[in-house]
Amino acid sequence: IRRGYGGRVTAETIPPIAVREHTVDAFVREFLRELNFGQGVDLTRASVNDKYLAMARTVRHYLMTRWLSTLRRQSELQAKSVAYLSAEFLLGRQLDNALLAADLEDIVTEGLASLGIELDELRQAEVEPGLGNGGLGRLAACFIDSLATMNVPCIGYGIRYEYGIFQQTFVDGEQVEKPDDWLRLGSPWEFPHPESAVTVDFGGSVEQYQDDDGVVKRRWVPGWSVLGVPYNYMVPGYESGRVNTLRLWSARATRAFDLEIFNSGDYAEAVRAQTFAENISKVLYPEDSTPQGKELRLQQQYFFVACSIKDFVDQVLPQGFDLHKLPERIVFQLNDTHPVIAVPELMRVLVDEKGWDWDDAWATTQQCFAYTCHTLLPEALEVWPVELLGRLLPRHLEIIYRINEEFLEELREAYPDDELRVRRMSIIAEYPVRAVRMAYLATVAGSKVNGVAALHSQLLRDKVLDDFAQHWPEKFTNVTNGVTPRRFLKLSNPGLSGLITEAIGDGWVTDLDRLKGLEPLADDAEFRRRFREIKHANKLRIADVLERRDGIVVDPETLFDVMVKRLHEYKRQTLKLLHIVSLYEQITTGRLALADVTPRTFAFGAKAAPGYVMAKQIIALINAVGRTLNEDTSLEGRLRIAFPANYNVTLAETLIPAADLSEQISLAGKEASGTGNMKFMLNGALTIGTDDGANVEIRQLVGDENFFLFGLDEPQVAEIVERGYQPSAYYETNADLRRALDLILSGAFSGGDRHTFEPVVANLLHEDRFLALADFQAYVDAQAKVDVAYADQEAWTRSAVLNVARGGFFSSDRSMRDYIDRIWHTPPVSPS
Ligand code: CR6
Repeated sequence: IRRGYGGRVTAETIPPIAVREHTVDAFVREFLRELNFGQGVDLTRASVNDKYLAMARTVRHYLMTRWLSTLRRQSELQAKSVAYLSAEFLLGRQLDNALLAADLEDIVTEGLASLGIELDELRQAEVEPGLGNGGLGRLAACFIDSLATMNVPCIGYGIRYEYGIFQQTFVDGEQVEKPDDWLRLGSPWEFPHPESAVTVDFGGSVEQYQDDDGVVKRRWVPGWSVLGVPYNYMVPGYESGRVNTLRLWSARATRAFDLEIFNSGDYAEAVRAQTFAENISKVLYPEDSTPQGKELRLQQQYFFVACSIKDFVDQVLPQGFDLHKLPERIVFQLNDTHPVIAVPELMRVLVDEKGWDWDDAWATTQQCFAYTCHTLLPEALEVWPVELLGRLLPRHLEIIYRINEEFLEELREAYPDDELRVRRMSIIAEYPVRAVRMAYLATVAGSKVNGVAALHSQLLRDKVLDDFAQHWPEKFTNVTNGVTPRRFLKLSNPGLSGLITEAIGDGWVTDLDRLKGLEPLADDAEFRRRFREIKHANKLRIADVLERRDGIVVDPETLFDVMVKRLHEYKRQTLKLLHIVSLYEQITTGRLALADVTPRTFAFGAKAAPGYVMAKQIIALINAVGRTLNEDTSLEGRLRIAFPANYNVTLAETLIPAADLSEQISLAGKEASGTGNMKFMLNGALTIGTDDGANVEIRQLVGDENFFLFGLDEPQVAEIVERGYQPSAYYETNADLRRALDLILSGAFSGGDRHTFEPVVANLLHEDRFLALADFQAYVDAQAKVDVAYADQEAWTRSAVLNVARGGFFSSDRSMRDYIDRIWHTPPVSPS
């Protein structure tokens, strides 16, 4: 039997696992015990935070039996696991998900009420762990939820950032970032295991030596090292009885490091060393899709994958395990290129530490990895300068060179007369600086490479990785993204999920295809009335939240037109804004009668990467237009903009269920998938969108008549760009567009100052990398169709119901099934 976290145990000495009693009385007893003995306070003196922490710990007790027996069973069966390697896990609040998994909500509500405490007040005390930027991090969180629910063994491996994604505030309409000190009030959901810390090396050099048989070998002589301390989180399945583990690593200084400096008598220097080490897991890099190539980021990447591989090999696998069988026990899924340094790390472990020969190690390594690509933007494909990589990880650089050498040899054999192709495919780029292309390394090493939506996977094969797809057609596959129906429908939209369950039973929560059963009800007037009533109640709910959270007033009787996602030019928030400004311009100049305007609330939520100047200017512009419209009484409140600061998972959970219209308007060929689009669909919003990412599949499933498609498609975009795109031509020929842009330039939204937003307009007029002007008219026309459709509330609701009914495909359970069938081959395992 193996060594578990927390000491040596054998099968015989494992005591039976304690079971918690599922009653109000038992809960109250446990809760008070946690409050008194855990928090050390009496109920009469307890703060909200005391009560929240005590309650959270009590709730987690109820999942403990399942967690411990899952782990026990796992080591008995030695079943194959997925190790999901991801630099980001954007978990969102944990309490509701834990209550759902433990089936405790009623008991806790009643138990707390008997003590005069409102569950809802404690709910609000939870600070969400924002350990991700956006879609990619949230996707990882949805995937591990699904695997636990489907009884598939999985460990999530990532980084316990001390500061997550920054807190966004607005000062005079401009984004100002504040550190996200999410651990400040304690973190009841994590289990630190400092005793199981592992050492991670960096720097130094590589030396040649002779082994016992006189064979000349190379090995790493590191320059410095840090400790990785694991923090475990429960990942409870819904009704599965299984609780998987998420293991996030935190960096600490090693003792050796400290002691050396202490001995030299320099206390201040020793403390500095401590800080230096801990910096590695200090903060999440806030760039979404545009990595900055910072040295600390490479340190983070290597830090967490080195910890994770060591953990799996030394702690999870039984002692003496034959690593040749590693592919039978694990598949490391690389979530984008961030963890790709794991490939040379496993090679180093096998060759340098275990003494395997190269070919043997490479054959095994290739079977252990698979790679998911999440982008089409060339600037998002990570490359690490050889100079930097060689300084930080000299042995890994050598290993990468050798992998590349053999790969190029293979290519030269396959394409003897095509040296150009060979150079194009090299893992090492020569220009502008010599650098390692991490996506190429992942593609060469992985057993499979997948994109995240059908169109995206197609474009990967045809454009981004075309040479590789020609060389290894069978390596490439698609798995369309999904979202967990537990968090994003059942928990976030209790009204709608209640109605669905009433209509078709509750099987949909784990089998989302059953939503199909709602289709006939789209034609049922009474069902539609109730569906509308729920949407309205959700609008009242978000109106209340926005007023209390942000002091924003919205009118629940209006059409809720929502665009929430990171601020990025390719996503085209400016296109949405031009539509709004154009409407406003037409109204104020009398060309559009107020009575003909569909009352709308335009809701935005978006963080900009702190160094992304244009994105920040666009945020300022949205706020400026918002202030002008919201203060202009002549609009009679018909058009309002609501832009709450700090959009996050928690806000998404109340905002999305209130939406009528989902804005998915990226330039075709740029959004790999999108996942917000799926959440909106499942909550009964209609989509206005381009033929991009998963929108393509959404439209196919829901039907053209229930989707507002507009704009250029990807081949058209490619053609226009090829011909030489001239945005100013659209300005000159489209009067509405010109007036809207001129209005911004006139200073109408900047107190008469013509300079404030000039850079945004100038960029659109002279560059417009993402063809917003080219798609303007098509977008405005599609919005006119939205107005017409919305005027017929019965028909609109019918479409909304059909969106829900046909959205089952977008469950992350389905994504997981696809990964299992096409890539992982990890069967489910019963938890007991
Ligand atoms: N930014 C894609 O842009 C996709 C998610 C998850 C993204 C987005 O379209 O839905 O991944 N890509 O697959 C990256 O982060 C590199 C994202 O979230």
